[in-house]
Formats: sequence, C-alpha cells, structure tokens
Amino acid sequence: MTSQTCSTIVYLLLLLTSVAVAVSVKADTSSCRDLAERSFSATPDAPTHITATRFVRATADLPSYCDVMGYVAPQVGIRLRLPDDWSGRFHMEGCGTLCGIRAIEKADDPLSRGAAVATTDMGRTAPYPLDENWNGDPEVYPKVMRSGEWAYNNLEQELDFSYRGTHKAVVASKAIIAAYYSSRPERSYWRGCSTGGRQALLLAQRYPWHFDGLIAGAPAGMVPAYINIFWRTLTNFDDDSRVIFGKNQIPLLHQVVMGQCDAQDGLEDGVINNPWSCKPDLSVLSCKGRHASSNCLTGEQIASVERLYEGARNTQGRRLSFGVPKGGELGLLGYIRENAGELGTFEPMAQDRLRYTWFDYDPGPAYDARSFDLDTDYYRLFTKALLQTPDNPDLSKLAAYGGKVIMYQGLNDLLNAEPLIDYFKKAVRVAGGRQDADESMQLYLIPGMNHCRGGPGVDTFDWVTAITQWVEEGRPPGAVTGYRRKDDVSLPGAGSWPIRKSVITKTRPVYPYPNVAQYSGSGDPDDSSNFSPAPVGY
Ligand SMILES: [Ca+2]
Repeated sequence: MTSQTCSTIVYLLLLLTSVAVAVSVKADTSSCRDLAERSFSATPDAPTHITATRFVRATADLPSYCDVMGYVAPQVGIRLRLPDDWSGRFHMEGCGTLCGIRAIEKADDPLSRGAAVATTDMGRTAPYPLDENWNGDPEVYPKVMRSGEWAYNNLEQELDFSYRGTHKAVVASKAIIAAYYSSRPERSYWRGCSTGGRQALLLAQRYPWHFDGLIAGAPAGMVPAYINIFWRTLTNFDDDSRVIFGKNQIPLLHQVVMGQCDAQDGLEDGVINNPWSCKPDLSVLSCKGRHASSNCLTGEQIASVERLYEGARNTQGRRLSFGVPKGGELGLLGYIRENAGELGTFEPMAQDRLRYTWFDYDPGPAYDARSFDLDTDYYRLFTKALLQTPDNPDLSKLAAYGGKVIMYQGLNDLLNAEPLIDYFKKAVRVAGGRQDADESMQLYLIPGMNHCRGGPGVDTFDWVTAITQWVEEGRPPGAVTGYRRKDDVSLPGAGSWPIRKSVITKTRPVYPYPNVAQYSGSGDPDDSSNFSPAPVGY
C-alpha cells in the first residue's frame, strides 16, 4: 500500500467518523435491542457488561426511552434510561444511605426534559429480586439501604461504596451513551443528596473532569466519624439502657422551643431562620412533682435533651460531633423509638456502621454500639471511614475544568449543616476568597428543611435548572425559589418543571450563604416576593 493510498483511507475513515458524530442515531426499539449485543468489556478502567435492555414507550410524562441494566465488573451495578429524543445532556443521580439499589426513577424529571440519565448501586448489589417493572420495590429500599452486612470484611466493596464504584459507573455510563447516540454528552450533571451529596463532593474533589455541574445536597460523611447517628441514641440511655427522654415528649419539647424562638426572625411560621441564636430556657418544662408526665420533663430528661443539643463530648470536654439543631427536634422521632422508661432500640443502620463499615477490622454482628467508648473508640474511626469522607477543601481542579458545584442543606437536618458550612468556608479560603470561589461553588442553607426534604420550610427546588443555567449560560445562581408542596404531592418527578401553582402551598427564596430569607414585615408570608436576604449567624 502506498503512503498516498494509506492517507486516503485514513481521510475516508476520519470523514466517516465525523459524519457519525454529526448525525446522532435516532434511537428506537431496534437500536435499544442492538445495544444489549454490544460489548463494553474493553472500556478502560470500567469493564462493563449490559445484562439487558428494553424499550419503553412514551407516556404522558416521560418520553420513550431505552432502559438499560448492566454492571462494571465485578459488581458495580448501573442503570440508564436513554431517551429517543436526546437533549445531549447526561444526568447522573446519586444514591442514599448505604445504597445497594438503582432508583433510576429519581431521575424522572431530567429524563422528562430530554437528558440521558443513569445511576449506580455503588458496588453493592441488592439482595432483592427485581419485579417485572425492573424496579426494586420502594417499600424494600429502606431495608436494603440501611443494612451493612455486605461490608463485613469486604474492603473491595467498601472502596467502591466510598468512591471507586461511582467513578467506574460514570465512565461506563458515558461509554454506553457515546455508543448509543454515536456522540458523547455535550454536558454532564450530577445530582444527589445525603450519600448522593457525598458522591457529588467526592467527584468534584477526585474526578473533577467527569461533570460540568454537580448538586451536592446535605453530604453525608463530612466529618470522618459522624457519630451522631448512634450517639444520639446512646446518650439518651440510662445505666440500664432505658430511654430517658421519650419519643412521646418530643412534640412538647419542640412546641416550647418554637414558642421561644420562632418569632425571633420576625415571622411565626414554624421555621427558625437562625438556629444558632435560639437559646431556649428548658426550665419551663420542669415537672413540679417528682414524676415525669407527658406535660413535663424531669431533671434527668432535661439534662439528656441538653446533651442532644450540644453533641458528643469526650471526658476531656472535646466536642466530637454536632448536636440537634434548634427547631429540628421533630427529627428525633426517627431516632428515639420508645417511650421514657422503655428499652430503646438502635436504628439498624447506626449499629451496622459500627459493626461492618467504620472500624479498620470489622467487629462483626456481635458488636453492641453500647460498648462504644468516646475516649478511645472515636480515634479508631479515622482510617477506613476516611475513605468515604468528602472533606478536601481544594476544589481548584474543578474550577480549572470549568466545573460548578451547588451545595445545600436544611437547617433542621439532624445530620447538622455545621460541617458543610465549615467545609464551604475552607473551600472559599483555598480558592482565594469569595469572589474567586463564586466562579465554581455556591452554598445554600435552607431554614426549616429536614435531611434532604421535609420539615416546616420549603423543600422543593429546581436545582437542575439553576446549575444548567450556570454552566451553559454563565448565569450564577443567586436567589433560588423554594416550594412547599401540598401534602399529597410527591416532587420532583416527571414533568414537575416548571412547577404548577396547583401543587404548591408556599414559595420562599433561598440565597447564597451566608444569607437566608427574612420576612419584609408585610404581605403574604407564603409568597417569596415578600422576603429579602439576611445573614445567618454561623
Ligand atoms: Ca420563624
């Protein structure tokens, strides 16, 4: 072959390639079926296998799409939905708690707007059967996601759960998308809350080239040993492991705190704008006689409540974890399981963290969290647990790649927003100050919102549009409108945006840190136009 012939062939090949890129494949039933036959086993660092595909016809809310199940060898599960009429955007959805599921339906709203969507089980394959709709039963999700036996002496899978599995799933998903549409995504976005927020920050820190925009809600694991999740239970036990401050007393405590602090922000609305300025006088709850009742608290119970607000301290007085935020008391309903005087039960996830995921050598199923010693055991949690921790404040690589990250957290969140605020402040310092940091990172604090959603405040936001406009149009996210849904409305879902007035009861803005929404003093308090930014006290 002459060099000229060779050049001609290369030229023709290049021409064919460019034609393939320019003309995206019109995806349909047959291309979806064909995708299952294609090999992705040579994908670098992510040997991928598609186990099944199926074509799903359009509904009122969702476009027609190709549903894809697969895994990155040996065991990182992935799932994608690839719409026929593709916007060119890739959206990946984060997981929750200890994951183990592929809840792709959480990405219905970006799918309904034309994005190719994906999610991963973070490398632990759920021990439950898939039903005929290919979804795990949402009723089973919490049970699967909170169990930790899979991690018993299983460092490989813990590495995947920490960060490696998510990275591999991103690589695999992009490879599948590129093959299916004959075109790589023009823009890539990540959205997640809790464990999904932890995934977001770890991606921003370790793989800053994967996503143009990331949404990091209430990231789990900001502190290597976030012992709140079991310490709250332990500190509320007496010497006989009986619950001191009972579940049936939580509403009373909340009512007293709100009575003293709700109006401090100028509006009695069940939301405390600035939990740090709320210093309730709990003595008004003291029982007059010797016995507790549902209307009062004993001295021992008040002391326990004060410890819950304060967070864990060791015997030297060093603070080891963060406490319950003022106004967030009702979140304790999920932790304090029994009435005063009864034997408490641990939330299985809290106990499993200690048995299987946090110590370097898993103590296993016989370990009892009541044996945890704040003075000695706390310091044993900084090696393996550190793998999961998204606390590197250097986001300069993300900025260099032009990436953006929106962080947010509710101020009623029992995970406590303080570690995220501390992280954001550090990241701003590393970036060289707020002006430079504003190019690539933003933090929103949401008064009255619980962990990721719920609570008396607004809890529904179109973060996807906010990050998309920031990335694609260069419009930094300033005030973002929050919505409170009617009780029977589940949002966001397919076709949620723009939101319909008929499904909401309230709008209120959120602002970049340090500001939260302050009521102007007149006008409808359920209307976001009657609020302006005011700094929070942390
Ligand atoms: Ca208020």
